[in-house]
Amino acid sequence: MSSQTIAFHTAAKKVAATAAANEIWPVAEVAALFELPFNDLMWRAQQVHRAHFDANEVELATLLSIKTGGCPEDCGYCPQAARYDTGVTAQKMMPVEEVVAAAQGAKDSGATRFCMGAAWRSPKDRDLDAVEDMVKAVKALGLETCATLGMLKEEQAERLKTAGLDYYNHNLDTAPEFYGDIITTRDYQDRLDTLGHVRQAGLKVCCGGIVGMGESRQQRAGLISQLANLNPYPESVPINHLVAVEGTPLADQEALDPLEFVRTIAVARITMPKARVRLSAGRRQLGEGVQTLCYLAGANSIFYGDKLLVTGNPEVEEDRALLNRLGIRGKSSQS
Ligand code: SAM
Ligand code: DTB
Ligand code: SF4
Repeated sequence: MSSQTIAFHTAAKKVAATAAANEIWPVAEVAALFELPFNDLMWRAQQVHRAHFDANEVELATLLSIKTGGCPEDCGYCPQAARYDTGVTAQKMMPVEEVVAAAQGAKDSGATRFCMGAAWRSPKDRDLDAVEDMVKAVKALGLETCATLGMLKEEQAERLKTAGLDYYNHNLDTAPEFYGDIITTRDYQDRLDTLGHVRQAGLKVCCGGIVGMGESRQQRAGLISQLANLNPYPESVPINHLVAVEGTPLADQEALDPLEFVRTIAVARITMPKARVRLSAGRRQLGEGVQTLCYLAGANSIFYGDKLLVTGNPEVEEDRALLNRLGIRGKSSQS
């Protein structure tokens, strides 16, 4: 081993030991990971990944939009915000039977987790009656359940837990200092409060963000630092690549260097070793080569199904073919 490699090992161990002792990841330490030579970063991420997971297994999670469009919020990336002219029309909540049929289809295709999303700022208590029925029915199929319904009060989180919900998704989206450039109708603390209510209710947390919105590398490090410092850190971390949708304020956002997306996955893996790091929105745009690098970087979950909420996702057959070529198996419901 060269003296340069030994120095790198020592520095890397020191960073890991400090983080483990304090369970905190200062932005500077996360930013230092981003700065590593690409191959060194991949090597670190793979070591962490293999220490905690089967590196050739990926979780397949299917998304369904149970209430599409007409959202009052102003999230600058979102095709479902009523104020942007994106061609998405507001729809009523989907009937429970249709949700169950979609969940059964997802299960038949090999998914083990089913995530129901609604374009709400926050659910009304009466909306939750229907969501509770959906959660119970989807869980009865033997799928893990996840919901993303906007901000939650503690009693609402408790209701969902009682109905059998396993995970609640609520993203921090970006670093605190960039957040105000993207969303003004709710603040960062609102998001942290919801995450607190979700934890308090005993639900597992699914929380991540979006990259490629024009943030700096330092701000990407800021997002990962926020996520990794949640105590405990989320069980599930969706890393979305911006899907630039016509009509949204971010429609013309310049594309991010794809390797920077791969780096973000690797840094999430290193700082949140036991989390399911999900390669989320934007896979279609990233293409197979970059997705493969993301698997190497420690991604071990994907959204699986032809559609995300309203935008496209790779076809199931394409995903199966790529995973086969890579020798990656879908996680079974027992593992
Ligand atoms: N309305 C709820 C909320 O905002 O919490 C739940 C659904 S919302 C669509 C869930 C997440 O999807 C957002 O927090 C964001 O991270 C992600 N998302 C939405 N539009 C996206 C886009 N165009 N590209 C990438 N990610 C997106
Ligand atoms: C998450 O982090 N990404 C998903 C899910 N959680 C709800 C949503 C992605 C949405 C992409 C754009 C769309 O289709 O609406
Ligand atoms: Fe509404 Fe969620 Fe879209 Fe924001 S991300 S506009 S809260 S649906």
